[in-house]
Amino acid sequence: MSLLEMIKEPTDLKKLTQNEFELLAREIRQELIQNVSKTGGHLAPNLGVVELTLALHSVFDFSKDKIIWDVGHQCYTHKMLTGRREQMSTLRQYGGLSGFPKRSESPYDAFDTGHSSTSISAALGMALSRDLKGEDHHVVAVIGDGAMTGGMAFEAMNHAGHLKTDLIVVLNDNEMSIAGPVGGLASYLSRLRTDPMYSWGKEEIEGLLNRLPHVGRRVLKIIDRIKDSFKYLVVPGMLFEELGFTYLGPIDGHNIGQLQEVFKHALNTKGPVLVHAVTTKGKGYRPAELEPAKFHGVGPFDPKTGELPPKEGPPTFTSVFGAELVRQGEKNKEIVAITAAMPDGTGLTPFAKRFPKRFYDVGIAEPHALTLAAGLAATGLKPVVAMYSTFLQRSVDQIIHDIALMDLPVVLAIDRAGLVGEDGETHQGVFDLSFLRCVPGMVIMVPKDEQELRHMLVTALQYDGPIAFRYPRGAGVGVPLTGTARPVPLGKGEVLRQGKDVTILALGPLVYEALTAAEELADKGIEAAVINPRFVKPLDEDLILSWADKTGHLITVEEHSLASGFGSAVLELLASSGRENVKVQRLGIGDEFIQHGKPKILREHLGLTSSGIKKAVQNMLKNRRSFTRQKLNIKEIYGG
Ligand SMILES: Cc1ncc(C[n+]2csc(CCOP(=O)(O)OP(=O)(O)O)c2C)c(N)n1
Repeated sequence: MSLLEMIKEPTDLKKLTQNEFELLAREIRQELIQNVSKTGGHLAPNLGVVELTLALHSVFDFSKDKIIWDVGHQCYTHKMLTGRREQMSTLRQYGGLSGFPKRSESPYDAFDTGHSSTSISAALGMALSRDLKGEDHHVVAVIGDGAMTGGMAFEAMNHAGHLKTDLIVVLNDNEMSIAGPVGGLASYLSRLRTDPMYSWGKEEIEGLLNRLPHVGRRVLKIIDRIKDSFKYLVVPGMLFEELGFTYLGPIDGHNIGQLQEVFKHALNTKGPVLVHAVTTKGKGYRPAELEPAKFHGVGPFDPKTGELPPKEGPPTFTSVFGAELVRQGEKNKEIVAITAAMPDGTGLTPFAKRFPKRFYDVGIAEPHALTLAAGLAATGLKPVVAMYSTFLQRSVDQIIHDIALMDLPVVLAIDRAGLVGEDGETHQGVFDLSFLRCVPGMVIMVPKDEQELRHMLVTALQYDGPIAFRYPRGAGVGVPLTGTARPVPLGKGEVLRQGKDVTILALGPLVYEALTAAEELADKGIEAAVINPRFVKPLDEDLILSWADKTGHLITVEEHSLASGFGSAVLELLASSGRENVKVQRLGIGDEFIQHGKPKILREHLGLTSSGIKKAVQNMLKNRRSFTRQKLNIKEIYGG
């Protein structure tokens, strides 16, 4: 029986020796690699926190203490230790375990995460709640050096330091975000890690100075006089100390004994404490240690070699966008590109390589990315912000207040719009149309395929105001990518198929599902027109109204929330033009969060497929057809 099999609950860890802990860490790594090689998932971040997680669970009691995992992508060992090991093969699969902490899954998951830099705020909230209710437990936030670049982390630390409540923040410093780390904080942490001066504890330094009577006292006097500048030189973690935290570290995040010692010290320290643990992303699995960015989040792979299956099929929307942006960048020097810590994910790496001076990775700082773009646009440049739909949610005020209010020409390239699949609820990109539609002056486009994405990028670059286009995760439709990209006429949709019975308005690549549905419906004697609306704002009002009049029946289809999405815009148009008699059915996402699972499965459940569209059309026309048949029957009866 393996050691891991003997750990039924976290309290079982308390009996282990140091050697057993090391053995257990090895077993966990083996299982993580095997599992994730089948399910896909965030391998490298999880391999990096095995010892950290073991140490936390052996020192704290998270049946009453609280732990909040920032981003939450590193929680696999935590799940294995808290009764979910048997289900790890279902990780990220439809109906299986989530790849992130979920309160609905286990009482050990204190807070749902997925987006970064929230842990310290949430932990502080829990600590304050504990204090108000007179409870007695510890609250721990585990946050990576990447997530620490998000503004909220600093807002929370600033507040925690002010309140002085008991709170433990574990900084998991692996020198990596998804890509390389960004900015002053990264250099600061690097100095803490590498300069021997910095590995001294603050108390040790003060003790040393006191032990040197003359020099020491004199130095302490100097400290008093030039306090700040000197402290920055000699006291480790001064940035955190100045924010009101007791800094402990840096410590080896793979040494369980050392981690346990420091955690015990932390839980006996009053006020907020920051434990700085240095770890290696991908630890213990060579392919992941060598290429931590590739193994940050991976699909299934060969565990022996670390090789991923060859990419098949058409190029992704992301890569087509990235390549076209480079082409446009050659022609127009005013184009600058911005990412928030996702240069690869958003397809901006080729642009960054070709035009390093016109590319900005701001770290995990989405709101800053948008206002930075506003500044660039206000002074004559053409910023393109490429961001996943789900993370753009963070920047709504910046879009309204810093961009749209001044009508600034910022281009929003919204990647991973729609269902993203295995990352689940926290990552589905299904709200962007709702929060952009209401912004005055905002233009919103949705390309039906990767070729139209090229055209829309050019449209956006030529437009003098805020403009967005949204496109899905993964492979394109497979259309030829030929010719020069040309702007599409503003606010104009296109009719892809004529029909007299019903009009299907399908957004983005769903229009191809609508075309398939229309073909199958034709076999059943239903003539469906299919329209690619292209614009959610401004809507092609004339086109939509004329087809509403022609067919009297509209079906809207969108991979987006129905509340205030594209279908809602069509309903608003019909209502304001007084067409009460047009029948409308909207297909999309209802008032619910969509869980993890393969996009194909999720789409089937939501009816966002050709057969779903076909069914909706048939249902819609059923009444009309039975009415017609009834009339026919009457005719037949009376021989008319
Ligand atoms: C608001 C937000 N933006 C972007 C992301 C995408 N993302 C997931 S993990 C990650 C890097 C996190 O780095 P770090 O906190 O150092 O953790 P590590 O993966 O290195 O363990 C990023 C950018 C996110 N989850 N949330």
